[in-house]
Parts: sequence; C-alpha cells; structure tokens
Amino acid sequence: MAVIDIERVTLREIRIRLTEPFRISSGTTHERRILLVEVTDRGGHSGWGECVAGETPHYSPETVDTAWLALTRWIIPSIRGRTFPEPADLFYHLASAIRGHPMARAALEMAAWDLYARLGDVPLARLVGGVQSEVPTGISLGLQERPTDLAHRAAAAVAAGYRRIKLKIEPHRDHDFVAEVRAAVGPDTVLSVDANAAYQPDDAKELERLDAFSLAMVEQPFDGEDLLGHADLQRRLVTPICLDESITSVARAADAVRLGSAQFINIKPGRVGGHTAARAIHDFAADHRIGVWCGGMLETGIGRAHNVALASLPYFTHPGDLSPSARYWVRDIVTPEWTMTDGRVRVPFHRPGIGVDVDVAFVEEITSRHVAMET
Ligand code: OSB
Ligand code: MG
Repeated sequence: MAVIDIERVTLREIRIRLTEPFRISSGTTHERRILLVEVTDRGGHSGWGECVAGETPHYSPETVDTAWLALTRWIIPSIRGRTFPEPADLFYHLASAIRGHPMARAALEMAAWDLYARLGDVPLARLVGGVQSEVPTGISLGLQERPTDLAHRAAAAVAAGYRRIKLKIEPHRDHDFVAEVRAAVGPDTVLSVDANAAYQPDDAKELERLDAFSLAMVEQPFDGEDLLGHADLQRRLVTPICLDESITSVARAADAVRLGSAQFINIKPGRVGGHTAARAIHDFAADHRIGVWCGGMLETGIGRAHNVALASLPYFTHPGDLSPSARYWVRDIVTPEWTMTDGRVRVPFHRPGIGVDVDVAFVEEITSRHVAMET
C-alpha cells in the first residue's frame, strides 16, 4: 500500500443543534460545536476525522478550543516534511511528540486511517480488523426532571428496538429514577447507568443501593483520576464498574485492569488518541476478560462512522452508544445517514474508507471557523 503523505490539513469548526438538549451530571448541551479534520494527500485523496472534545472542560480537560490550539500550533506542524508507512506510525509519532491532548491527536490520526483506507480502496472496518457485519445498538438517555419522564423515554427506546438502555445519573437523581425505569421496562431489558464522575468516594453507600436493580454496569461513578477509588468501590459492589473518562490511553487501561478498577471499558477511539490505541485496548481487554463496548460523544456521522468501524472488531459484543443520526440531528452531515434496523447498526463493509460521504456543501454552510494548513 501507498504511504501516508499528507499535503494539507483542513480544520473546520461547525455548529449543529441537537434535536433535544442532552443533560449529563457535568452539564447540558443544546448545540454542539464540533471540530472536523480533513486530510488531503499529494495524490488528491482525502480522509475525515472528528474531534470528540466538548465545548467545556466538564467531561475531559480538552475542549474544542484546546484541540484547535493543539492541532494548529503543535500537532499539524509536527508532521511537516514527514510521511508515514501506516496510520499506526502516525499514532506513535504523535504520541511521542505531543504529551496529552489525546482527543486532538485522535482527530488527525482517525482522518489518516480514513485516508489510508481510501488509498487502498478498502473499508475502514476491514482495515482496523473488524469482522462483525452489524453491531447491537444501545441508547444513552440524558438526565430528566422526574422519574416518570425517564421511564417514558426508556420504554419508548425499548419499543424502538434498542438493545441496551443507559441512564445518566447523579447524586439525588439515581435510586428513584432507576427504580421507576426498571419497573417500566421489566426485568429482561439490559439497563446500565452512567454518572460521568458525579460521585465522591463517600457516596459508596448510595451506589450500593443500585445493586438492587440488576444493572449491567455502573459507568464512571468517580473522578477519572481515581483508579484506586474505583477499585475499592468494585470490591463493595455486585454491579460491574465500567470506566469511560478514566481510560485515556492503553497504559491507563492496563493500570485499571491490574488494580481491579473495572470489569468493563467503554472504548471511544476519539478519547484515547485514535484507532491504534482503541484497538490495542480492545485486544488487551479481550486477553484479560474485561468487557468492552463502543461509546459515543454526540458525534456527527463522521465520528459515528469511525466508531462503527471500530465496533466491528470481534470482542465488541456489548451494545454500543451508536444511535442513528436522527436521534441527534435534524440533518446529519453524511450520506447516507446512520440508521438502526432491529436494534443494530450495519457496518459498511461494501464501501471504502469510513463508508459514508461527507456532505461538504452542508458542512461549509454550518462552518464557523476554518483553516487550511500545508504540511
Ligand atoms: O459519558 O458516554 C458519555 C455524551 C457526551 C459526553 C459523554 C458521554 C455521552 C453519552 C452519549 O453518553 C452517547 C452517545 O453519543 O449517544
Ligand atoms: Mg460515559
């Protein structure tokens, strides 16, 4: 296969409204600001990536603005005059040249994977090692005012075919909400909760009360840095702990597994520096019998395409947060839009690259800042 020889990197920040506000313990999102990365090589091929950093440093330290800064000042300049035999070589270059900023690095790394797949005329899912032609889909339901509001949404999601319902929780918006949802959806629905780091180690007693609801997992109860706190909590809980915010690299995943901090890892390639690290975490987890599933960050169809490709790897057997485009956006920026059939998303193994076309004209319409950098 050809080498990766990037001539130009185009950054665009778009603004796009969610169909409804999404509230988690760390804040509410109405409209997303999303940084898109387009790489173009000297042969005129292109590849697309999407940065998962949020608008504010609530989920992670990185934001759209820090990612823009890191990409324009350090990350893109670091690849000037370089070529890479494979996307993994770009990953290792970025990981050693730039400390931190995994979301900013991932956006470029993932665009390079798409470019490389298009160069070889192969689907990205195949290139990353995917084998599953469809992936079960879960939904992540935001915090609601009242337990009945949440129970209605959960019941509607079960009726729509979702294979797992994840409820956002926070202190005082947990036990009663989960109880009402469990009563509404019955014992056979796969239910989980996600606290987005809203609890303190002192809250262990409150979290133990959730053991009554046969939850598949409780995601990220404590601060991302607190691996030992999660390990202590896991010893007290019957419900498996899943880590999300904590897992920023392969090394952090290995630490968490060694310490017993989690039985599941929510893998988001955009959070860990890209597909290279995401695949390594998948393989490591499989070797250690730690469950994995693919998370989401309210991405557009570009980020979702990358997540779907990754989630086709063999050990992604638990439903991912891979809801269809219409759940997030009035109009997605890719064609075809992402859909769900019988609670599953189809992996586009019949098309090269990410498997969807970027609607560049629409992207340009909603672009609020733009820079093209020659490399
Ligand atoms: O914790 O998984 C999370 C959205 C934004 C930030 C963090 C998270 C989420 C979600 C949404 O849960 C998942 C999705 O994209 O459907
Ligand atoms: Mg989460």
